[in-house]
Amino acid sequence: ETPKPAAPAPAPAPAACVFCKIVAGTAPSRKVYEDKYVLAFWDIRPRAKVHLLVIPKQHVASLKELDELPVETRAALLSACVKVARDQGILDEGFRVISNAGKDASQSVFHLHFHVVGGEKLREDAI
Ligand code: DGP
Repeated sequence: ETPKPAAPAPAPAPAACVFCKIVAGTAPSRKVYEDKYVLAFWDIRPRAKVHLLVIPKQHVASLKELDELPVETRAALLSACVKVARDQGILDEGFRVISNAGKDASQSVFHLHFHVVGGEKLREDAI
C-alpha cells in the first residue's frame, strides 16, 4: 500500500493578529469556552446583551478560507457556537450566529470568527 502524502503544513499565523494573541494568551480576553480546536470569548464591543466570538485556534483569515481548516476544527466551531449559547442561557429564547467575511460584510478582524449574539430581542431586519 502506498503511504498517503503528508498534509500541507498550516499557514503561519500573522504575528500581529489580535485573535492569535488571545489564543496564545499574550492579549487578554473574557474566555467562556476553550477546547483543542476553538476558543470563545466576549466581544470587546458587545452589541447585544450576550455577544461572544467563537474562533479557531489555527489562524485563517475568514470564512473564505474555511476549507484550509481540518474537518475537526470546522465541526468544533459550529458546535461551540451552540454550546456557548446554551451555557449563557440564550438557547431557548433564540440567538444568532454571524460571520462577516470580506469587504462588503465590513470584516474588521482578519482571523475567522463567528459572532454569537442574543439575550434580547434581535432586530428582524438585521442579518
Ligand atoms: P468583524 O467586524 O466581524 O470583523 O468583528 C470583529 C469583532 O471583534 C468586533 O465586534 C470587535 C471585536 N474585537 C476586536 N478586537 C478585539 C479584541 O482585542 N478583543 C475582543 N474580545 N474583541 C475584539
